[in-house]
Amino acid sequence: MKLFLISLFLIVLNSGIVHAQYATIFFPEPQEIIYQSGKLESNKFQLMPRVKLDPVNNHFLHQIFPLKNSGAKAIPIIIELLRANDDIKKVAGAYTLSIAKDKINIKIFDQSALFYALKTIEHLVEKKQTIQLPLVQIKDYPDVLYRGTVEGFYGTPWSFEDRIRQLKFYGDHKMNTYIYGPKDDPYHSSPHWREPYPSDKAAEIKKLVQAANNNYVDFVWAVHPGKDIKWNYQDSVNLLSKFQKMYQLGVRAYAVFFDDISGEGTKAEKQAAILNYLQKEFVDKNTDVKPLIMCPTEYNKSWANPKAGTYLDILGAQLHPAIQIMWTGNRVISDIDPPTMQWINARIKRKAFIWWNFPVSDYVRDHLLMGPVYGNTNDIDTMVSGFVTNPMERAEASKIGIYGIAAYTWNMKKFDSEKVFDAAIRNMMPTASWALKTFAENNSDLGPNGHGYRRTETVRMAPTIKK
Ligand code: 14T
Repeated sequence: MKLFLISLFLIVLNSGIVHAQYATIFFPEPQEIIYQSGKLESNKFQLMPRVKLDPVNNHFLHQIFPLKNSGAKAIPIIIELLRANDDIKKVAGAYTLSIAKDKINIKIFDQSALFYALKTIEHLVEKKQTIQLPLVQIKDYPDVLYRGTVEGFYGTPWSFEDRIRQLKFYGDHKMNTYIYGPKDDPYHSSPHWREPYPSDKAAEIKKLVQAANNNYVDFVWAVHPGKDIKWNYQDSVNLLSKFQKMYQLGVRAYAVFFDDISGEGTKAEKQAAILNYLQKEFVDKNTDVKPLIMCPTEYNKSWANPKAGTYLDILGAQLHPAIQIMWTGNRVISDIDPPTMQWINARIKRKAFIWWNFPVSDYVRDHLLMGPVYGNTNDIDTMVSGFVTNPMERAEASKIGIYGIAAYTWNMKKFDSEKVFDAAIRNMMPTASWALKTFAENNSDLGPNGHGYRRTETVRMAPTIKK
């Protein structure tokens, strides 16, 4: 009985501390948030949009607010476009949100910005029947334009259900990019990259694209043709027609990966030529398609020919300037800082799109990387065109790392590794955060491995163990 009471006391104590400490902090943290005293309280709201609302946002607004078409004393929700003289960085996803006692005003750069403003409101809502909101003035925008994940690991690809849950998670945390490139999907890579997906797989992809759209996430379909590609007209057409097949399933964003191959496929001129062909014959002709992304064969500095005029310089000079080039840093697994970016950006004549190989653990498959996200410096935002993480085969366990990257890519300057780690855990398991934290902080490092990439391990418990 005594033991039971002590345990109960400890549980209550633990959850109490965790919840009280960060009650008003959510991630990604807005760029600027000013709280005023007082609350908005109402159960009657009225939409007053001065821009067209797309169906996803319209639905979301109705989910959050009890909306009345007309009526006395309804709180107006005014939604309009940002204007030239509004003092905020005008980028995709940028919004201002002002909550006063008698009015909510949202100004947006685009529809994704409205979605993000509503996600912020969702975090701020304190009571749900009669809506209660703190009075705030928020200015918010992402530091990095493309933020998200690349399902690019070796091993069992994520399941359909995993991916649906991931896409919702990205939307919830203001990520906008999911690059589909599981190495062990035979229709992504060899032997079947030339062929259309079988109908059951095609139907799933169609649903995934829909789920991505509902979360303002670009579903980027990647192909990995380099193991057996022939540099002839026939294979150019094969690639183009596969893109068109994917277009019919709803895909509007594409990538071509040339990593981890050898032989013919590795030639820079040939890679550039086929990508330029896809640019001209596909992207330029379909105005609703996003900029192409390519992963080079020399995708990290340790594998790159340092001599001027070689692989990376050829890509830099010949690849259409709108095509984005991925980069994992100084090594296959490494953290990113300004010298890393200066080196690669000079060679490829554009800002590299970072493929961060964390928390991927396909090179030590019996370990998990569930610890805090850290190591990338907080000043690379203007030097990258995008930043995605390659996660673990275990989709749910990867969410701690992904959440960290969501916070980091949205607001680098305010990124606080430990705070974000705690928030990720509370977000994933609100009623057992203490247990998940214990598990995660003791499953943080892979141990010795070929890449020499190490993380801290069992930090909080170390003094106790030592004692
Ligand atoms: F393209 C890349 F940027 C990349 O990282 N490619 C693979 C990736 O699919 C994998 O998940 C990741 C982590 O293991 O590393 C790359 O794969 C490798 C790296 C190696 F050093 C495969 C073999 C290697 F020897």
